[in-house]
Amino acid sequence: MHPHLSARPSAFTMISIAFRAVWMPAKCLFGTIFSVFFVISAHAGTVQVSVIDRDGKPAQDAVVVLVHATARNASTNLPMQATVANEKMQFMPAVTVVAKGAKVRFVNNDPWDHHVRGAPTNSVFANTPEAYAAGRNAGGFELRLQGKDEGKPAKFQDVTMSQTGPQTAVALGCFLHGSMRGSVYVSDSPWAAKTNAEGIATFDSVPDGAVQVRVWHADQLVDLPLQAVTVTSAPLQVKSQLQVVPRRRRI
Ligand SMILES: [Cu+2]
Repeated sequence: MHPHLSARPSAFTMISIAFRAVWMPAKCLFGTIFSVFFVISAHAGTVQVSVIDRDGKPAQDAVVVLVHATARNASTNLPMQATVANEKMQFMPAVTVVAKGAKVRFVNNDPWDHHVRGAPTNSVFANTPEAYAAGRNAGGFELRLQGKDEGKPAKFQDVTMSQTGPQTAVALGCFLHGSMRGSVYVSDSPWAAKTNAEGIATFDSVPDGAVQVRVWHADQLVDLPLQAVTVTSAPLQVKSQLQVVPRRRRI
């Protein structure tokens, strides 16, 4: 028997005491830091982007995309379903913004046939049969839609927008009517919207952090440079100017 030894606390007890002495306060501290961090990281701000054309007039139907540096996997509010109608020789609406993988329904409300084509294009928007042919293997599509018979439902076909690439503009055209132009903009980023009649797109609750602002317009053949901004809780205003004056739509 060694009383000397038995009087000493075991190694386990000592480790246990040391653990409690060091770990418990540390845990508390980490918890506090984590909570503070969480509160900070949960902050979000409003971003308003105004787009004007070369002449300084508000540019409607530009697509503004915020590519967030850290919050890339935020859930999206962009539609997973949308309808593009053929009406009086136009695509209605002219520009549709959807989430990647969305199903877009093309409906022919005209009494005559349309032969719709879609050509994905990331930088150059050239809505011609040749551009369509070049883009066909990258997720392009074409669909023939019979004219609507009076009193009968309009014909439609669905296309799933699952192109690769984070931001893809799909140029819409018609093989039968060369004047028909439209676009479907497919966005990986949850913050994508088209500008209103005042040329403005507004995003609420954008998480704080570094963001690149992308502005796309169907008539802007050369990609505009991305603008780097930092989102904070203070409202942020961003201005962008196209290098073109968009063609006016026939009414
Ligand atoms: Cu047509």
